[in-house]
Amino acid sequence: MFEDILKNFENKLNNANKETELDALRVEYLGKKGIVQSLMEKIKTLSNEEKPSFGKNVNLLKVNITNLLDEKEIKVKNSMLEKEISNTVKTDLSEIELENMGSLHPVTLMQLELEKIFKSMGFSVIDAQKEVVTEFENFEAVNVPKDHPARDMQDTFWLENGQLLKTQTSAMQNYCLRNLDMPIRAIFPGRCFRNEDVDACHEMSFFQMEGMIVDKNISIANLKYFMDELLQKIFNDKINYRLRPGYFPFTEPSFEIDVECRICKGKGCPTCKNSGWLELIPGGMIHPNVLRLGGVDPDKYQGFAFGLGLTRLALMKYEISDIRDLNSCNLKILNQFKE
Ligand code: FA5
Repeated sequence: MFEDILKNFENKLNNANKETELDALRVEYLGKKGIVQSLMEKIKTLSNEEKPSFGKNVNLLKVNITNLLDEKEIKVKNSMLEKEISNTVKTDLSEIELENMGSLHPVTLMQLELEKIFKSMGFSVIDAQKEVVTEFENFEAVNVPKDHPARDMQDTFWLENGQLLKTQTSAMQNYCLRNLDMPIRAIFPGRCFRNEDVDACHEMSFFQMEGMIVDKNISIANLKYFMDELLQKIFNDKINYRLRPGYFPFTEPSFEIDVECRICKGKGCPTCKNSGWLELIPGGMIHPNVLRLGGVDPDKYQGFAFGLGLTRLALMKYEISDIRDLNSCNLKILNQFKE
């Protein structure tokens, strides 16, 4: 009897080539109301002499059926997978249309252009991209001690371990002062974060490019020269800008360079908060405390530093009126930057 049941099962198994058919067989033979279970229930009706050999045969039948079903299931799954793979249209990567490929983001394009200009003026580009920094790096190292009112100008996002998302690329000044050989002539672009209200010219996440020169006999005249050169090269002389006094605890004296808004041509619009000007490149002579904390003797060396608003510069260069478009993944805007 057991042999007949197994043979019958094997015939059915041979004809089952789909997962659903195998599932049905499993229910028919091994299910709660299946053939094997009904044989098990029969055991209790048998005499004590018959029980052991009948029970052994039922168990053997169960094991055989289970193994055969499992093996077949693997085969069916594999052959379905192979079919699926062979049906997949093979893509020739060389045939993907170039116009459907992505392009560099305007801020990246701006960064690459600036790097080229600064390199031509003898600056090195330092990879100081880290976004999570210590409170010391972001504040204390640039002369902003705890409880200094200047901290209110740059609220940010704090981590539970006491570190923070850097508010300014100035957070990397200390690293550069400590690690670069004198004289220093370096730029270090990076992403910054601030907890602030977003509008046409303010984002919570934006890019800056820090720059610094530390050498003997450096003066504010050098800073002015480099900024003039830079803006002329970027805008081919077609930009009005102004230098005015500013305040930063890490530079003394401090300055701001504003550019005339290229969206409204100085008339006033939401991009420039109706002032006609956009704050773009603050900077100044590096405070002696910052040099000292970076291991540099301020009696021997002086330097200037600036923190260029890279994202805002991209707005002005490409005449994009709202900074939010740059973080929006809006393809209508971004597709215009394909080369
Ligand atoms: C600073 O961050 C100073 N670390 C700059 C500096 C460096 C001064 C070295 C002196 C020496 P400020 O907060 O003004 O300064 O930001 C610098 C530039 O970043 C601004 O002029 C602006 O162009 C850009 N910026 C600041 N906040 C935002 C924001 N929320 N969204 C977009 N751009 C911003």
